[in-house]
Amino acid sequence: MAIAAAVAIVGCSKPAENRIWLPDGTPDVNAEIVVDTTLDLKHDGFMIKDTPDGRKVMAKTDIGAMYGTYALQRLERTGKADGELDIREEPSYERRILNHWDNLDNTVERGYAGWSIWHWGEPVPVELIKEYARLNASVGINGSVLNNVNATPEILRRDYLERVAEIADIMRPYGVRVYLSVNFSSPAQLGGLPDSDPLRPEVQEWWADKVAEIYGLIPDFGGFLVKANSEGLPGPQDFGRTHADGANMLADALKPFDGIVMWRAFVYSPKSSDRACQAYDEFAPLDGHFRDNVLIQIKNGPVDFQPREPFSPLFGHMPNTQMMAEFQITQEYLGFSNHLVYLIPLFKECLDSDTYCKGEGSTIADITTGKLYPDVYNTTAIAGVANIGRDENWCGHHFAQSSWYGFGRMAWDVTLTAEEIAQEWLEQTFTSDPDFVEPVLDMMMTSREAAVDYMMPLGFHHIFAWTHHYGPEPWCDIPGARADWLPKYYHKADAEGVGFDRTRAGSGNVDQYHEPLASLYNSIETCPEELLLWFHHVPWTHRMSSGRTLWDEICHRYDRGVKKVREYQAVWEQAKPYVDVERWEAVRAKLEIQESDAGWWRDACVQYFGEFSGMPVPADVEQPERPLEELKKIKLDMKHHN
Ligand code: BDP
Repeated sequence: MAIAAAVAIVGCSKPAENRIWLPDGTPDVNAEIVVDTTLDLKHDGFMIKDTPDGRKVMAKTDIGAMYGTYALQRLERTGKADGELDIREEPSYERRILNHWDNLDNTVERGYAGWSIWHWGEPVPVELIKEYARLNASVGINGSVLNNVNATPEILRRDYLERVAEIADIMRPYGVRVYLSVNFSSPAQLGGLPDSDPLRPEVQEWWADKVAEIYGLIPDFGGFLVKANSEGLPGPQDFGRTHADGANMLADALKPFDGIVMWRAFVYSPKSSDRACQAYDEFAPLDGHFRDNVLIQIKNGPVDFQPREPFSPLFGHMPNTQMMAEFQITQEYLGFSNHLVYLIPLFKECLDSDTYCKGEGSTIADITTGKLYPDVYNTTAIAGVANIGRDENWCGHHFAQSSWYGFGRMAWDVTLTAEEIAQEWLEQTFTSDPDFVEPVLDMMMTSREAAVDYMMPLGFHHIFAWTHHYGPEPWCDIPGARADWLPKYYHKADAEGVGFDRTRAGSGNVDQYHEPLASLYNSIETCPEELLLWFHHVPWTHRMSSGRTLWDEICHRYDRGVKKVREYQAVWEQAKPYVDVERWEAVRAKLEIQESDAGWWRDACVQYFGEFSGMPVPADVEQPERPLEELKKIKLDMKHHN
């Protein structure tokens, strides 16, 4: 009895209503706030200094002072403000942007946290938007693309623009600017023009007028995000023009107002023999042809936000073009909002990758922050596809908030490690008691690798169910469906082996990378094992560094992933005294789903691929529990998973 009572009291140490990393209200810090326009600080940077007159937060702009105040609050709350402070920070990226894939009917494409927070067609939720902007400000996010990249022309209608202006007014005090995704055929569909050919003067004029109208309503409007000639959306190629023709036309309209165009490089066509090659093939020849207010927005990997991909080779091949990285914070391919997967290690893996484009040490972070090509970059940016909805905990899973938080912190300071970010998030969101932080931090830090293990180890990719991208369907075959949407296109399992041959003997994709990577990836001996099946079709009996055959190693990885999730369940049991009952139970319930899903992945993949390898599941791993035929019948209830 006595023990139970003690646990109950400790269990209440955190008020249940505090569901996020930030306390309510404006930050209340122990310092004087000074805004001095003569200070030499770039892009809303700040200083925190202990002077003979006491501690000061100093900035050149009000927004800089706000960032400095949040930074100091963070230090105070994580016990790092006690010694002498002498801090100077300027953001790594000038534009730190969330991409909301929100539709005007309030659904969110690939959203797993409820309806759109913009409440289109309903009264403007002023307090909710304020809170959203405040959370962004606290981590330095300063831009939101409000609508889906699969944009409808309607967003540019006057009534929607007025609504966007209201949202912009609410977010402005927090330094968050709005941007919009636009549909390339808006001039025809909304403006009634015969077509939307970017070289047609009436089309150019239509965009110029529309942009002027937007800036009349929103003087600090950020610019446009464009998905064109991709997955059926219209674009300049419909008129025999290039991506550069399309992007430049919009850039010219935005230029007088200092607006930018973020033109996505996510393109592929059903006919290509290797989807991983296509963005490079289409965009690299256009290097140097884009206006100076265009950025090419490139997904971290060459295919599509998979649990693990090599970095997109395009990053190393457009030295005369401004580029920005796009990450997916919403877990479309990582268990929706059901799985605990902290994503900053994945994002950092990309940003820290060395492209070798200017010799050793040419990382994607160095390229996209403008460090490597300072004369090319007028502005710098980074984007994350938001995981935010109307759920009371914003993201559908309490731990999914850490990837939103972490995206902002990483965008502000790209040198922070994933671990530093996770720790500060944990300490602010739950407690700084080391008995809680140490094991839970370890769980967060290993969670991405665990997901790779139980979903797609060793370079497997896109073996998801075609319709929902949640569970495994490596067998999936849909007559008439695009080949490059089906798992078999990617895993290519046969009696000899498994994996996509992207070597020089195969699709040649390896040569889109600079040396020494091209040769490193090309050889089965030197290719990192984490990417082996991405670049090679590998015999089942191939000897891995562990001494096991490829087949045995695959089975071990799946097994390891499942067991890791069980460890997380044990960690969370131990964490119970440190977390309020409500959040503890919510995370526990999600871990239970994750454990069951991990087993589903393992059983499905091990048995399916076993039909090709013809080899038994090794005796030292857990044997599959559910027969393959049963797993093939699982039809996902999307309601449960949204
Ligand atoms: C894919 C998503 C799809 C998006 C597309 C994109 O499944 O919903 O529209 O990416 O990024 O991964 O445009």
